[in-house]
Amino acid sequence: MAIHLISDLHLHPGEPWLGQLFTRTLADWRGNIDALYILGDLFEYWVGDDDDEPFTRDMLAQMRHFAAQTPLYVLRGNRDFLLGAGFAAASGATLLDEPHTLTICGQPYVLVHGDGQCTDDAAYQQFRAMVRQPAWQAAFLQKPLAERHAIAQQIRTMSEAKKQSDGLTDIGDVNDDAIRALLAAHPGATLIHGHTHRPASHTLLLDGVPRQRWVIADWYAGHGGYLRLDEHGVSAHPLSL
Ligand code: LP5
Ligand code: MN
Repeated sequence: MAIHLISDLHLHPGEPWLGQLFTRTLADWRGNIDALYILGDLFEYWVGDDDDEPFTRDMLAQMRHFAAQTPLYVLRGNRDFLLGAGFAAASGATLLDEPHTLTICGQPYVLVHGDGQCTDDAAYQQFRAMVRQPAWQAAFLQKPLAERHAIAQQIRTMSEAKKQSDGLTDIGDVNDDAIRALLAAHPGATLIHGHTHRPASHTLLLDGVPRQRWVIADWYAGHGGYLRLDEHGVSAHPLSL
């Protein structure tokens, strides 16, 4: 049994290598693994399932072809929290709510995107609470597509400017108490997340018991990566064209 997990691809037409690597990876894995999990931020941003951008429709078609043979699961990230039933139908993927638990070869795992555990970033958590409200989402989705794109690009610009000025600070990382609370709620499980762009494996002691946390690599500057879960446990692997 082998499961692959990827996260934070941030697919967009401005960086063609991303779409090419995703397409090739799906073709390589189709029929050769038991399932693929995408842990959020598959897209640079998502403004609604009615988006008719040709690049996006192409990516959805690639996913549908993959999912016809191999189960495909997607968690929403902070960039694509608006993924909905239309996306699921077009991509063949099953949308999962976080935290999602699964057991592979007898080992339990708990999966999240990771933004929810970045609790030191108070401004972001406030933004997150707002945009996750069903009423806010319904109002946003009623706006014309072009306006939604313009707003999303504005927020992306603000977010990048903030990261540029702050640098790679601790508030962009997960909070230790939030991680411990999640692990405590899932005894024995290994935690896997993305979002922080700090790929690593961590061991921490919780009530005297060693617990594992794996962070999936984002796809960046021509390189991607994935985690594999099999009878040997978790292993990290690079991907490139
Ligand atoms: O994504 P990344 O890595 O750059 O940074 C994240 C946090 N940023 C975000 C925003 C996303 O990048 C873009 C989301 C696009 C969604 C499109 C659909 C809906 C758009 C609706 C917009 C109203 O998640 C960043 C974190 C960082 O991770 C590290 O964890 O710090 O958080 C922010 O930058 C958010 C700011 O701190 C708060 C922004 C308040 C904005 C208020 C907007 C009011 C409406 C304006 C309408 C024009
Ligand atoms: Mn993210």
